[in-house]
Amino acid sequence: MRSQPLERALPFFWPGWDLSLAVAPFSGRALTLLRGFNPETAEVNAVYTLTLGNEPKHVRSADLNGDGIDELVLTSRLGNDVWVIDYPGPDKEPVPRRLWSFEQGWPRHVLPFDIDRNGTVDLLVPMAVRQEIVVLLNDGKGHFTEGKPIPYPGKAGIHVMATGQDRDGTRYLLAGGIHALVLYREIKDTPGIFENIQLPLARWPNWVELKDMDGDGWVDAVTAIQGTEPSAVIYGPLWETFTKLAAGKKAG
Ligand SMILES: [Ca+2]
Ligand SMILES: [Ca+2]
Ligand SMILES: [Ca+2]
Repeated sequence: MRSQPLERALPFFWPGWDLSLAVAPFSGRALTLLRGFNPETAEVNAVYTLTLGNEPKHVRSADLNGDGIDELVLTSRLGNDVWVIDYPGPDKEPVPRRLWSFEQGWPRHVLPFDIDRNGTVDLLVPMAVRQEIVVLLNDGKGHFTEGKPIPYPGKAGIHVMATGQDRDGTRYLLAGGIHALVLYREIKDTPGIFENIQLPLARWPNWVELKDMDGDGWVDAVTAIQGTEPSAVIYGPLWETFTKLAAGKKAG
């Protein structure tokens, strides 16, 4: 059995909580927070079971309100809400709250990313049944307004997404859905404006990550494609590599 990266636990640090883990379930409605996780003994100080949405998924952490403490943000499968879990203080139980509700579209993930480069952590929300990535702009205090969405050129429905940056500061998004992997590159001196290249796939990616795997300063794309071997690395510079791969697919 191949490991399932999507069910990985997210480590986070809250004052008085020490190292803790947010564990999304395989299926079911409960997100588990393991407080004070000791990696050597696997013992914890407390376990909190939080019920939210259908199947809480893809937890990420970021300081949304600028108080120096990360919040946890996540989506839930087949739901229209983006959830946040605030630091409750050292002695209280955390309580999830809705940060944003869409009328439709099923937000698949939520990715912290300063899209307009103004120093506040905004949220990118790729949608499961829409051809776009919704942009939620943060005023710096954790209050959000909807910005201009980023179009997704593939067939409707984004399953996986990641963000990354090259050594020269160029920022990328990588989104994948049915039969496609789409690389976005931010156009120089225009924060939040991206060009994209679509790479056709026979199947669809289960998981993507943008990370410099070989340490050469160029971000690389790590993908796990449904039904194939564990994972593949597409090495950077990514724009050039994707351009070649996409041309090869057309020719072949
Ligand atoms: Ca915070
Ligand atoms: Ca921002
Ligand atoms: Ca690299």
